[in-house]
Amino acid sequence: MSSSSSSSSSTGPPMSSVAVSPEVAAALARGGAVVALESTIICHGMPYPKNLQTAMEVEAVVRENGAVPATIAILDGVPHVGLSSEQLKSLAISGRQFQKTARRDIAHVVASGGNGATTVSATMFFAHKVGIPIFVTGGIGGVHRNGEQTMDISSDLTELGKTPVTVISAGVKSILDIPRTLEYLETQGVTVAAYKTNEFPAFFTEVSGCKVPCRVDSPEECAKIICANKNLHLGSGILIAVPIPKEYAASGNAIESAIQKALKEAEDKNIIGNAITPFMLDRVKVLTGGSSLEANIALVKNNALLGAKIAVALSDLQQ
Ligand code: PSU
Ligand code: MN
Repeated sequence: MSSSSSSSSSTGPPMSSVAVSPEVAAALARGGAVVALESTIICHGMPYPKNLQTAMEVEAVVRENGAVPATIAILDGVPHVGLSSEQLKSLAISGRQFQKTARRDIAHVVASGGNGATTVSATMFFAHKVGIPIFVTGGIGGVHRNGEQTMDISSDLTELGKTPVTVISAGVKSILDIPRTLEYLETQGVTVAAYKTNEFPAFFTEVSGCKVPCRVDSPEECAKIICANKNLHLGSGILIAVPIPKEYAASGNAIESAIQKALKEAEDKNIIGNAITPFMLDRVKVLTGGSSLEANIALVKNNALLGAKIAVALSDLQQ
């Protein structure tokens, strides 16, 4: 496992350091199972106190399944990998005061000593930097509907193209253009696998109408793919899409009508750029009477369960 918690080059200024928690550092040093977790979902994806409760439950699920959780965020300009419970609490309470931080925002948040909630792209970047190969989240960003005109394509997809981290998600939300998202992932050379299904899941539902190029049926199978990627130095990421547990799957029609309504509102209010995803997530939640929040929490925990098992299987394979 490569990487270091802080380093400096022989020429030029020293690289800014990353604070790795003692627990995460110890697990990485012994080649143990570690699961990275993002913080945008906490600060911008859910309201307090549900966000704190969920973040703590997700960390607990990771631990119960034999891995060490490493939530990633930028605190006072310092990227942190692995947060204490006090840090997690203050992050959850601060919510939107933490800047949504994708790859493009990292340097500015660090340079200005700011607080940043890392998206999938920024979380992958830091996970890889410290040597964590597995990262669990709810849903990743993608090509937005109408993206062929706006060119609004999440940097999550380009990050997956160039950073060898495996992301476990429930697919992408149908607030996005799922077929184009899959096309873009193919262009970026990302391995896309669905767990125990042949269909790419659409976050709230198991169905998207899109087939995946690869199906996996066990954590061990996922670990073998990750090893092959690593041994060949492919350099690109892997997306493992896990369908939402059946008992939480929403009616596709109800979600779709909420999405249509929210898209129209976003257009009327001229909401664009990195504000569109949080706006859509919030409006869909309100328009579905809060049921989408419960489903969201359930699927993140389900993803954490599988992510921890994959991390353990990978650690075993590499011992
Ligand atoms: N999709 C969700 N929940 C989320 C996000 C996406 O269902 O919380 C967040 C993730 O942090 C993701 C980011 O990386 O939104 C993508 O934002 P954008 O579309 O602006 O790239
Ligand atoms: Mn965007």
